[in-house]
Amino acid sequence: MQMQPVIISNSFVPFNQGNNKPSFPEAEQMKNIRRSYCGLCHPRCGTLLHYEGDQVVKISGDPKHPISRGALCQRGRLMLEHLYHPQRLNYPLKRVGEKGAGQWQQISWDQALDEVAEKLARLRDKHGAETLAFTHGTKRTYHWDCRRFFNLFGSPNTCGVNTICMCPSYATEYATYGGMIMGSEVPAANCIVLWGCNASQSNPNILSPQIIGARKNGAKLIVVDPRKTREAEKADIWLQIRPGTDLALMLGWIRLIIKEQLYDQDFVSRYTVGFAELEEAVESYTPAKVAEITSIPEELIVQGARMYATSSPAVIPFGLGLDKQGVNSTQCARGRAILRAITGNLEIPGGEVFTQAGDIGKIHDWVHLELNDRMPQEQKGKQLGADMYPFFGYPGWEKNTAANQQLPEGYMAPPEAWHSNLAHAREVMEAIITGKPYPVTAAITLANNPLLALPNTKRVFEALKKLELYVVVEYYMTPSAAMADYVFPAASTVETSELWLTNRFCMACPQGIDPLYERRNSYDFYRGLGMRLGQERDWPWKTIEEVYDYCLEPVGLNFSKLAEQYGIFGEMEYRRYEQHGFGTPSGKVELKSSIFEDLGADPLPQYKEPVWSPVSSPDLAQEYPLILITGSRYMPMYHSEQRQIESARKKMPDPLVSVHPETAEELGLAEGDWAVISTPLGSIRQRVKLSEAMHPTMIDVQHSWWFPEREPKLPELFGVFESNANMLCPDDPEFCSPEIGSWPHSALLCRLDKE
Ligand SMILES: Nc1nc2c(c(=O)[nH]1)N[C@H]1C(S)=C(S)[C@@H](COP(=O)(O)OP(=O)(O)OC[C@H]3O[C@@H](n4cnc5c(=O)[nH]c(N)nc54)[C@H](O)[C@@H]3O)O[C@H]1N2
Ligand SMILES: Nc1nc2c(c(=O)[nH]1)N[C@H]1C(S)=C(S)[C@@H](COP(=O)(O)OP(=O)(O)OC[C@H]3O[C@@H](n4cnc5c(=O)[nH]c(N)nc54)[C@H](O)[C@@H]3O)O[C@H]1N2
Ligand code: SF4
Ligand SMILES: [Mo]
Repeated sequence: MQMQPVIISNSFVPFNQGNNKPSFPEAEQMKNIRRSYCGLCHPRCGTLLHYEGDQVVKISGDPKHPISRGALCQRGRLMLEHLYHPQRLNYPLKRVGEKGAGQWQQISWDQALDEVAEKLARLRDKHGAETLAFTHGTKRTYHWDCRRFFNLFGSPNTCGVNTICMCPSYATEYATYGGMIMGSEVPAANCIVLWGCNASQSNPNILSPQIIGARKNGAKLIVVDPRKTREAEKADIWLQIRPGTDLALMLGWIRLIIKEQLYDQDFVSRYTVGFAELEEAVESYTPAKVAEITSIPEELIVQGARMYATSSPAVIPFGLGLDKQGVNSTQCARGRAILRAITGNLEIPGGEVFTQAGDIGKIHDWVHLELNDRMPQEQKGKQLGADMYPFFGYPGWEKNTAANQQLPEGYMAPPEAWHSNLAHAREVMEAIITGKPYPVTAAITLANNPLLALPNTKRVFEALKKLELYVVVEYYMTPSAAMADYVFPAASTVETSELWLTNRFCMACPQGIDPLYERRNSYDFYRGLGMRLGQERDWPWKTIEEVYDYCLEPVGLNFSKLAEQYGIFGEMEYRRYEQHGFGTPSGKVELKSSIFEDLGADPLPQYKEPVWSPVSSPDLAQEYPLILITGSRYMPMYHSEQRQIESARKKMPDPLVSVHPETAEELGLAEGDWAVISTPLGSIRQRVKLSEAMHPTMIDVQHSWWFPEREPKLPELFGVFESNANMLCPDDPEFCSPEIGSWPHSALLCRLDKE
């Protein structure tokens, strides 16, 4: 089916002469305003930069932006402080003292790139290309450029937070129905299930207003969350689940939906395989059993299942509460995918829609730019952790890719290696520390703060200390950057352009201001290294805009033209599977996954009790009696960022642990007290926040805290070990999901004591 790009804004935007960067349009009075975007979290909201001379003096939301429509959240309003912050890194730095001693020499980009390239070449000659690793955070910059560089360099060892953030869902959904649901059609849904999703704090500009809008139109809301979130307060049904037991609830819902024949029988019989086996696998998950496991009253379990299954179209948007619970996380993603499928909610209006539609599918996307076929076969076999978790390494990715290729070209985005083919971070850290199975001696970190983001901080620290060459590309001197040998200054989002490609639209995010000082974007960094390491032919485009021009060729646009019209929207088509089937080995929704089975993983979900829990480790629970969850999002902070931004710190000066008032009273703790939180792995301190949203048996610890105002060197290292939630979170294999290796940031045990 042919789709024409839908032009969603006709406003003509003239260009600055000789700059080729789109500036803001029409009227004379707008001449000191340029259009740009905010990248301080995922959605890339449209912004207007207001100038006086060369200086940006104000940033406001762009009312014409078709997605964000003028909205700018609390954090977006901090962009100006961030852009001109006195602590921003503005020049490349080379370590001159001991590692972590905080002694640096300012050098040029050329010198820094020359030296790093020369050292990388030497280490590759000595140990093989796999000696170089990469650690990544959540999507802030381009990603494919990193993967391209690593593929050409020959190292399969890119690793990071994707193992627990969205990518378990991504890979698993590809295996189940051949694509990722990135766009639950919340505004048109009749029922929304927020399952481990804290939208008002984590997605204030897009998902949260969509939910509010849908509710106004009469949509029902079910919240599955151990905390009484803002949405839970207003929900039709709130299921206050014991952390880590969601899979049992899902299996109970599936059983009930089958038993009561509330599933879409036509869809199931025509478009799925494995239904009989599924029915058998869930047989024992009666409401009574599920109530016992999850601590949710039986009648609420039943009501929830019935409401979800009978309120089509219904959606279950992504929620990190599922991905970050360790052992069950992969199968939770399977359970959610199965629920969506058997209730007939796939690719229907107001239901769950896939990653790409219409013309958007023709654009040269990130998989295309990653150059995955350039990784030598021998090197693929060296990917660290792939022997333990083949589904999340080359073997699983290749199977998902082969199934995708059965579909017509451009119909469904092929699985990005970046999202579903990774080394395992723990195995990479171990290899750095022990030299086994082979020496990993160098690492690059870009848009990530591994000492704050990865679990088991002490292990990560040991690894960073041991590296012969550690290179970090950053906005600020962070605890991780402070351990580096070279630090490169990164351009903020408003200082560089981006193409934002999602399931429904492709937006141009135009650079609003030329990079200040010597800040550069990640493309310049990787191209700079690549050009020095024999990759000249594979980096033909001088600028990132030229890359995007190339991406847009198939739809007859270039980046500037796209920016003139903001972006293109693919018109949504529904029930395409009636014609093409699904991108799985069988061409159907695999309720029983053949890819999982082939790779030795459980093809049907079965619940496992979390490793540390009052049920599985009652002895440990004597000493660590509280259930620990970490990292529930809060504004205005984004992970470890904004700690140096004054107005953000005014709102959130200290790290907070949320505790139910009764629990606090029992422990002799009052609001604002400093308390010590401990697990068998370590202890940290945070301030007590009394909260009725908490269940009395559990606490919630804020994640990613460090203190830019403290000593920037060892041993203090910005206080990175003091209040950092990941000092508490384990990552040994028994805690991780057996299919992907997702580690737990939730569903743990801890104790809380007065300091
Ligand atoms: N305990 C616990 N830990 C968690 C979580 C949790 O819930 N609990 N959540 C996990 C999840 S889901 C995620 S996604 C991760 C997040 O982990 P990360 O994405 O690593 O987040 P940060 O720790 O903030 O580190 C990002 C760093 O990149 C820098 N940066 C930002 N933008 C750019 C850019 O454009 N270019 C460059 N070069 N640098 C940039 C920032 O200054 C910051 O220092 O944390 C994970 N860790
Ligand atoms: N303000 C802010 N916004 C952010 C971010 C940020 O750092 N700050 N990070 C961004 C990133 S990278 C991500 S991945 C998203 C994540 O955003 P969300 O998907 O909203 O994830 P969280 O807020 O981490 O957790 C969601 C909910 O899961 C619940 N939860 C914890 N354990 C369990 C469990 O075992 N079962 C169930 N059912 N629920 C559980 C928590 O109580 C919480 O309310 O947020 C993004 N938005
Ligand atoms: S939600 Fe806020 S921080 Fe995120 S991109 Fe939009 S304005 Fe920026
Ligand atoms: Mo994330």
